[in-house]
Amino acid sequence: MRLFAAVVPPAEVLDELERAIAPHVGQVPGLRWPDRDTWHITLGFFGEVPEGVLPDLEARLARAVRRHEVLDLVFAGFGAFSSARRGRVFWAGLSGDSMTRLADSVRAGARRAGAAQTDGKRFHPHLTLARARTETDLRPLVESLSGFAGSPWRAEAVRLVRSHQGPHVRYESLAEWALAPSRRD
Ligand code: 2AM
Repeated sequence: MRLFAAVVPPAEVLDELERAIAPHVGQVPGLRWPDRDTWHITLGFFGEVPEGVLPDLEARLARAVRRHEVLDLVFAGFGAFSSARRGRVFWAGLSGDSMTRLADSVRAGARRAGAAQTDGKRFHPHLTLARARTETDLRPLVESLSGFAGSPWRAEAVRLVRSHQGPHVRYESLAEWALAPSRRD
């Protein structure tokens, strides 16, 4: 089964993003915009994982997530991989607390469980809003959204998600673990 771990922002925060991009959806040739109910911030992509690995994977992810505090975040800035000029993935970026340590722990836990880690790229927290099959100049899109400022929000939990491939990719949440309370509160 194809698995990844992700944070899903609160609905109000997704509403803001949805309103910001609405004038652009369907307007850029070649860009496909996934349904809003699939939006997430990937912490680790584990690729195809044998079903037998799942119990150990879940136990290790639960332990990893518990060790990290909730994160205070804000969506700030849009961009594209690999660059706005040669964009394949159009995303909303994040600022606030760093998600890197949490992502590192989640990926390390998955590796130890034996999940086939296909995601060796440097972690760059983002929420994918659109994808292109070929490199597309997304500079006008990125620039037209440069004034966006989202509301602060708190990441409180991490989900393990199964991706069902097919003509219409479907995500199934398999488990969710709460992050530790903040010591700053
Ligand atoms: P993306 O949003 O930047 O495309 C499910 O596919 C999630 O895992 C997506 O959010 C995707 O990131 C992420 N992911 C990371 N590496 C991936 C890979 N090699 N193949 C598919 N998805 C990957």
